[in-house]
Amino acid sequence: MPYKLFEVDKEIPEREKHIYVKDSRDPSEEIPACNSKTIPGCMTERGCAFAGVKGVITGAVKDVAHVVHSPVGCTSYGYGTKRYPTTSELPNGEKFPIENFNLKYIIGTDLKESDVVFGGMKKLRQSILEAAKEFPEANAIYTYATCTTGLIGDDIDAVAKELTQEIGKDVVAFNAPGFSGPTQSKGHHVGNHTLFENLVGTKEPLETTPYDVNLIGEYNIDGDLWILKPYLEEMGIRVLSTFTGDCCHDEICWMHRAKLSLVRCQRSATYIADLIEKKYGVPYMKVDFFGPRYCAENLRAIGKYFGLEKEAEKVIKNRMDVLYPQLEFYREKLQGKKVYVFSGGPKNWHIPQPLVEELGMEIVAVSTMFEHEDGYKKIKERVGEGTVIFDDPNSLELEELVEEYCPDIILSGVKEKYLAHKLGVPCVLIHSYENGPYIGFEGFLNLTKDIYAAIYNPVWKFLEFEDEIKASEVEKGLLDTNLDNRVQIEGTEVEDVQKYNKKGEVE
Ligand code: CFM
Repeated sequence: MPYKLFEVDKEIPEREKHIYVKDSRDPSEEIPACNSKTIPGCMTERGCAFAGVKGVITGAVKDVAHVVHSPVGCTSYGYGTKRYPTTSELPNGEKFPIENFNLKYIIGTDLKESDVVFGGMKKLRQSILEAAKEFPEANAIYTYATCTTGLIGDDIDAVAKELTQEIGKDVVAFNAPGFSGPTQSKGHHVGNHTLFENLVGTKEPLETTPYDVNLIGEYNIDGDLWILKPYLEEMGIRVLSTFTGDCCHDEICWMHRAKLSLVRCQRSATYIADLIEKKYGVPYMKVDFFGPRYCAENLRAIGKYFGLEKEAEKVIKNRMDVLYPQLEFYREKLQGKKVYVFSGGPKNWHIPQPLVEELGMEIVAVSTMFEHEDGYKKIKERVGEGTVIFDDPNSLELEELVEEYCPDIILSGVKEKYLAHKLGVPCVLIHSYENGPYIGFEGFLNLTKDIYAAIYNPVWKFLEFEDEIKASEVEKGLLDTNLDNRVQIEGTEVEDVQKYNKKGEVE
């Protein structure tokens, strides 16, 4: 019986097909139903299509001004971006005058009711012109449709086209209103196509070399890119463009000149690698740099492509020699600990296997917000028998999962972190990280240290959940189980001790 219906889903039995328990005897097509609309009645953890384009794809570009065409809510939501820091360096050797510009500023059209009734295009025009005036250093302006402006039908493409002429800089319109797809994944898709159609091929790089690559789907989360780039550079490979971590508007414009594209996040960015290959003949290679084994294998593959095998081996050896002695301590501490992994998609197939292989941990469950069939197949390949693989979990399922499978740690995002803590389970953020970066050899050690610190944090000893108190006190013979609201510890009767249920509520 490979599919599972949680107790809490009795009223929504449609959830069953989204929750698959790995059985290696099943054909590989057997995976959870995915990439469809959230079932009504579920409190989903997903994001919207606008989040997919602005929050993931374009928000990392360091020298553009972002104008969100929306009531103020979506604009402020768009401001709370991922942690993708940037340097000030521009490809021409100059410096962008505002540090981390991409994290510091967002511009909105602040739509009001009357704009919804009479149309918001005038306001969008004004806001873009104001943004151009306020931030003359910005090398382009990106503007976004949202649910409201999508519904009233404002033609943001027309405004962008007109203002590109007027301002003399690229103004690019992204048409991914929040509701336009089941998840943020729709926004990734729109973002890729919009950037490809409007920008790629419109500029030429200052110079090219035979070893130029595009690093696609690498957003520099907490500095991931700054771990990977030196590996490639030490091998003699030059990153011509990143898509889009720490990148400039111009880098996207000349992606067609690379010799090879490396696709890091294969959910959010394979689209553009595909488009570039079809139109400009630049081949692409899918890469995985999470965990030492995958990292080494993929660096070898890149080395082989460019005839830089020896250089790749050197990079790998240098890092492995430092990493492995340090991992020993943690392996001993983390052996056998149970893990539940919940990310957007790809990190669910990147992260579990290295935890098993390098640290001896056990993966009890993985779930994703928006993964598609190809990703679920990879997840299924990389987890062990009996692992629960589920799509778009709702909050109640998360609670039931924790009670049934008792993970020692949850690796997830900030929305789940405090729920996990309320349930008494340590949690490490794997979207934006705790003390990242988490990619590459050094990053794997950072992740390991954060997992260790979370599990062995002394705070967990102070939990006062009823079950735990009873279990441990009964074990020690200290608790008279006949006393109901009283707990007797070491012979002293303590009155009116508050009782807590599993969720930490006072009963
Ligand atoms: Fe790609 Fe990403 Fe991810 Fe993603 Fe994301 Fe992310 Fe993620 Mo959070 S781009 S799909 S939309 S690897 S923000 S850095 S961690 S859900 S698995």
